[in-house]
Amino acid sequence: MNRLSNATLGGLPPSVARPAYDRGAVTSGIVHLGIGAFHRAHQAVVIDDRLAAGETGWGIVGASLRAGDTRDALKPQDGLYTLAVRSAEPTRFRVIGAIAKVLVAPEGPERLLARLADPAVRIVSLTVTEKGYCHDPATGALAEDHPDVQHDLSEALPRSAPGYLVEALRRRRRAGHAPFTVLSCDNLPANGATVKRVLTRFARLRDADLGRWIEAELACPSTMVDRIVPATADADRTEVDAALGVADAWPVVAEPFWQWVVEDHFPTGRPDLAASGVEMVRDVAPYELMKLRLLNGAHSTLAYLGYLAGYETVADAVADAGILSVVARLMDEATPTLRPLPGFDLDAYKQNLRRRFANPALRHRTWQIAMDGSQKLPQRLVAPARDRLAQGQPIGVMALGIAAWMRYVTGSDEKGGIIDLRDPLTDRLRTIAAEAGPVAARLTPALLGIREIFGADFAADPRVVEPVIRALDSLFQVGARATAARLARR
Ligand code: CS2
Repeated sequence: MNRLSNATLGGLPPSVARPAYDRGAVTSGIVHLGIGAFHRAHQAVVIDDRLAAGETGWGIVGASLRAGDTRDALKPQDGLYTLAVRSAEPTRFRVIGAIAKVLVAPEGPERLLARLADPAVRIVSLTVTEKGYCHDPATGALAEDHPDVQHDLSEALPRSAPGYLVEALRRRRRAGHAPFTVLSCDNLPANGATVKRVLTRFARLRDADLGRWIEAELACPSTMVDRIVPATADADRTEVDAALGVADAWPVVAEPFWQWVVEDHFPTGRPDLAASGVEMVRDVAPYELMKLRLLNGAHSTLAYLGYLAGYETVADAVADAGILSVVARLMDEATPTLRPLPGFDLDAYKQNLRRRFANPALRHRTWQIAMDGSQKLPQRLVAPARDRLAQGQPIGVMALGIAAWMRYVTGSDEKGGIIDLRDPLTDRLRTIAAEAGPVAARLTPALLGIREIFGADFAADPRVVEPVIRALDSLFQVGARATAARLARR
């Protein structure tokens, strides 16, 4: 089978959408760090629209900070790849042309730095996942003892995202160029302010003047990004190849829904994102709280419960009436902690979330969402729980979400099978779980003592400790399915 490429684009079946612009005329105004499936199914699609609308200065150079697999797949395809939009309707296929090339940072740090320092680049966007910011998830401050931060402060060539950004900004400043705008597209609270805090501190540790310049000059607008994009599986490739009649080594699969809310602060310019459906606003916080606490909070809760209950995908998990009820109640519990969005129909939003979770065609694995819980829990469950306690409200469902994570990180499932834990804190979590044993009254305080996740207040607060022990005890005694069903009956 021929490969998807500029040369084979013309021969695709008419049902497959494709770049309706001259890719050769596009220049690169954006560097994107962390060129994973999410970026390719979300921001790159919007940029593809802008290129088609004639804003040809905003092509994307992608960069992987670790492995070369995306580059290896996309290079023979001239950067082209397919977006397959899946729902109960027939799958829609669209070839995206926004990515001109992919750099692999560890293979050529200087190449990436040179690109970042190029004044033609005016936006550097990021999807490096929560852990890529090298920050303390509980406080949002730079984790100064992080091995990558230590490395980047002592060596000439960086390896972390903050390290690359600060070194590139240093070079731009030295050359008399304006800084690029840093556009974080990760699911962090106040992602713009967070990345700015991390970069400013990192720069200060290198050079006080540089730190001051970054603090004064660097724009880091906050964003809320939303689209469910499961990891691409082999079956997806087979489906895409059959639809295209040529081979695509790395398509992406997504739901129809997408949302992108962006704080409108781009001192050195931006594409007309609003013309492609992006919401440009003054304050992203109400959108971000809503999305992190309703969608992502529910996602994590149902991922842990669902995995433990033996459900492979999100759709399978929410087909369980008990788990679906937990999801609905979690959203209601989080609602009083949100910020008002005048005129916004929150009930319709919640209902739509439940519909999105039930999308039968997505095959989004509970195990994928369960990953990196130590980095996700703080904004998804801990912060809203803290807000509720401050309002004098109990945290029954959030406590169950936290307990389900605790049960999950013991590393063995309800049938005694081994769970493939993926988390920067895995070693610590395993040690704590082994020392405490499967005893809720011991495991709960031990895990609540992890300050990077729960801060200093949770372990000592009976309004947290007691409901979490109760929920965790139930998970140990009767399992996830029965625990969810019990809660549904209450
Ligand atoms: C998920 C998110 O894997 C996860 O942690 O909760 O990737 C989620 O699918 C996206 O944030 C949806 O916008």
